Amino acid sequence: MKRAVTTILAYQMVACGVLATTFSCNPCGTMGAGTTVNVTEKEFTVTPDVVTAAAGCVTFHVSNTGNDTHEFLVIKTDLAEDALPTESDGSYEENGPGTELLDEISEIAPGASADLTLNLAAGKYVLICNMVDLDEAEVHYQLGMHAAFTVQ
Ligand SMILES: [Cu+2]
Repeated sequence: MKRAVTTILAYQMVACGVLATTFSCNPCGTMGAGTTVNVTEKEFTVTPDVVTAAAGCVTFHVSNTGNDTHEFLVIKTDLAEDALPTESDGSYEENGPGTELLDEISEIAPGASADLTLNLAAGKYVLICNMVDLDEAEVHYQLGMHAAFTVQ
């Protein structure tokens, strides 16, 4: 019985993330608008307009004002923003020790913006871009594209 409940919750989290860019996040939609956090990404910073939010539905409105394509990942972790586990190339190791990757916007083109709505529990989070540009040998996380975020 307990297992079935867990499965349903996991499904809702996935559905929420997949649909977030084009439809309202269903579990969040029924609970009200929640908080909107405006995030600016460029080379090589991730800058939310607020660094805390109330627990519940949080919509990250992410604008890429730079010249490169960027990503946006929401990671639940108690680790410092610049101390996440990494792959050999220096990029963040997804779901590596001490971290849980909740969801992401995989690509945001220069000049574009995208939304990601998540139902966030109280705790500490890190927002990053995990883009690796092999042509230019740029690992965006290592170049500073990370920010701490707290839900309370
Ligand atoms: Cu980036």
